[in-house]
Amino acid sequence: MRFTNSLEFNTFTELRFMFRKVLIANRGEIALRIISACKEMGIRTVAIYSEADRNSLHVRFADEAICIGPPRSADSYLNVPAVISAAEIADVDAIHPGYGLLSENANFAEVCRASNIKFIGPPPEVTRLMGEKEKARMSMKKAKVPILPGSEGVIQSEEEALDWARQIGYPVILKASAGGGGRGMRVVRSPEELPNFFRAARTEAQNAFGNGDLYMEKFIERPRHIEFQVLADEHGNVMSLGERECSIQRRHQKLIEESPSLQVTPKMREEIGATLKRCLETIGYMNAGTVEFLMDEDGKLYFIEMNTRIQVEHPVTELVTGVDLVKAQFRIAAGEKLSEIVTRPIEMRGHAIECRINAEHPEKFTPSAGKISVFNLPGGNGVRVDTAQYAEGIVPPYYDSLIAKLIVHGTSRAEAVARMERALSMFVVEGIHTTIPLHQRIFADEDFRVGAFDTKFMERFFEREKLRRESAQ
Ligand code: MV4
Repeated sequence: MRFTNSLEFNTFTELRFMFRKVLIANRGEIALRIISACKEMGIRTVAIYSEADRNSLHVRFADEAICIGPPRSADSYLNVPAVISAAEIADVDAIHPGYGLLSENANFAEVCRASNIKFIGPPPEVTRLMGEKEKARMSMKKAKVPILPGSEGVIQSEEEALDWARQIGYPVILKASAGGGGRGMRVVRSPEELPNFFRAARTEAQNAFGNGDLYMEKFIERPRHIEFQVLADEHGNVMSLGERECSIQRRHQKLIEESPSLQVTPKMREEIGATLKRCLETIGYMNAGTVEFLMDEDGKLYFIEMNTRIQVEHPVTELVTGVDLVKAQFRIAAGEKLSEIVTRPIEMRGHAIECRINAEHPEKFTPSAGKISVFNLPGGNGVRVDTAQYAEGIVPPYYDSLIAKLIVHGTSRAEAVARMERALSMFVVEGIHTTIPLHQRIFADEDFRVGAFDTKFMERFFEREKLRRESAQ
């Protein structure tokens, strides 16, 4: 690593190392979020961009920018040789991958290591372990993190699957070990269904991930999705920054996230936090990470998988804890200790909510690309907007449809809800369709307002809207 001429003074006026120059291997709002952190830390930034992103703000606000290929992600942002070449040419010390794209690609992290470039994230070995969901689950079990009743090791045959299902009790869910995010799963409700579903899931996983390994869990009918944010330094110290409630989602795409969860008591937060600390210190986890749990109908939390990246919804945790997670990622990667980065015990202050504003057709949920004509951002007390969009800007059709994150902070959930409604009403986007009107309808929903929801909420919500439309005719 080239740390020369990059010495800074920290709050204790001791000299510490910081990266001189970083390449941001991403686009959109997260690329700008990372550039912002670098600007505040005095780190030089290098943007990479596709031919479709020439006029993007991440290109404008970085110190340098390098075009790495044609519009499609596979030809640009996912092209490892192109990204590494740009990093070599610009002579950077480190690469921040953001979320999606190359962020959880252990092979990319390995290439960075071989090229003497610091990858801002955990070591490739840890990313690989967490990428194998069945192994991740067994690691958590060993460390006494609660997991759902389920199989142990990869299931080798239909007979073995029937055996496990009988032990666990129906309904069960088959999951692809290489999957995650909802792909390659099958719910099995009886032994008669199992053989066909087992073969179908294995084929699907083999085709999608090049790996047909399956495991099995007890199926929770109406879970809540609750995830814990963690930070880990490179000296073996792990800390939990509380949880986010992410149950408001549609087709495995989150729509609204909040922190804290009304369902997690201080005692549960304390217990899960302490267990995760032990577990991740044992595994040798490093940098920022998110541990996903399902909460069952009895309010009990069970580990399902771990994400080894900064997440879209990280701002809600930043607002309630006061910790800048992206700056923390850089400081950890530069070798600082957690005790120097987070100098006070973590407290959850107030309540934060995020709405993902997608460029989408309101009914069909298909991407709505095109030119933005009007773009008025809300602001004021307790409002944060993370976006890389602007008036007269183009939303290209090649990438995911997130165009902005509207995040509010209030002293209570009720205040945060009122603040979000106010901010949504002042967020004006014309020229393309967005999810702003959908968010306004969700915020008017009585179940949402009192926090009575689970991962099936949006299905019921759309069903209620349909019934209301029909009876109004
Ligand atoms: C489950 C489940 C019920 N029981 N596992 C979907 C995404 C993947 N990360 C895990 N998922 C689920 N796993 C058991 N044992 C229900 C889901 C699930 C879900 C989880 C989180 C958020 C939204 C979801 C939507 C449908 C299904």
